[in-house]
Amino acid sequence: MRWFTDDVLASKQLTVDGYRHFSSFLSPDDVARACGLYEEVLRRSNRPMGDEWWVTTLLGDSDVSALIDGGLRTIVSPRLNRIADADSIQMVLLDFAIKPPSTMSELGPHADHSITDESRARGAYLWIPLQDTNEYNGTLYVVPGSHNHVNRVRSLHVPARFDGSFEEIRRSAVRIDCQAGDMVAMSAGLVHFSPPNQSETPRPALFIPAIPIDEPLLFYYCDDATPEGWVEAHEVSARQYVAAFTDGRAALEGPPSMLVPKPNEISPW
Ligand SMILES: O=C(O)CCC(=O)C(=O)O
Repeated sequence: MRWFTDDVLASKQLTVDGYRHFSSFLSPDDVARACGLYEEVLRRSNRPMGDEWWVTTLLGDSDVSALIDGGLRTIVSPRLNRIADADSIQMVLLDFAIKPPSTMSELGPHADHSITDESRARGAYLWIPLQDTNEYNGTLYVVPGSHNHVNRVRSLHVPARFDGSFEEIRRSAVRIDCQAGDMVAMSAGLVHFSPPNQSETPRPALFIPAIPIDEPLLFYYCDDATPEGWVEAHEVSARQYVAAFTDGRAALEGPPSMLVPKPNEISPW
């Protein structure tokens, strides 16, 4: 699928490099509205900021999640419409990713979960910081092209496997400094990381998994009931997708839509 309608280069970059940096995706007014919502969510949830990176979906409060998803959708959808055929993209959920000011807030190199059948089409993850970001407050680093070297099935129970040591990965990474409201679109599978936030304040960003509208949303899962050497692919709604992170099989209704071989160390594909 061509993700970005009028911008052939952007779609090509997403396919070839695995990412694309869009400057000024949100306007300053959009950023102010998203920051207002972020402050309200912090007030309502009453969760301590903590030291480690966290996402608001995992607060497990469905009212707060609905407030975030609804509020952010009204801000992001019109902007996405300008650069993409929004009818062809499903934003699965809209969330805040928060990096507290702490030496423990690093996210090491990883590739996000697969949320589609990647032998057919990949999903994308959209990352939109609400502050200017740089190497000191935990900006994003990406490894160009790495999405082509990661196993296609990645989930809570099936880690991403990529060649090379973390140090090599860090050396081949590109740092993406952003202005508040920029968007980095990453192909699912792109290896990326963000260093600890060494500033004085938390660093919020929007975090949005997205898939082509004509692809089912998949939750890959395995436990003791899964046949040895296989991973279950369950077709899920966005609500089930979120619930499955905490509730596992209880959130997955019925049998999987398919079984896929579990990737192993030697042959990630
Ligand atoms: O928010 C960040 O610092 C990075 C987000 C990220 O890497 C992720 O959600 O996979």
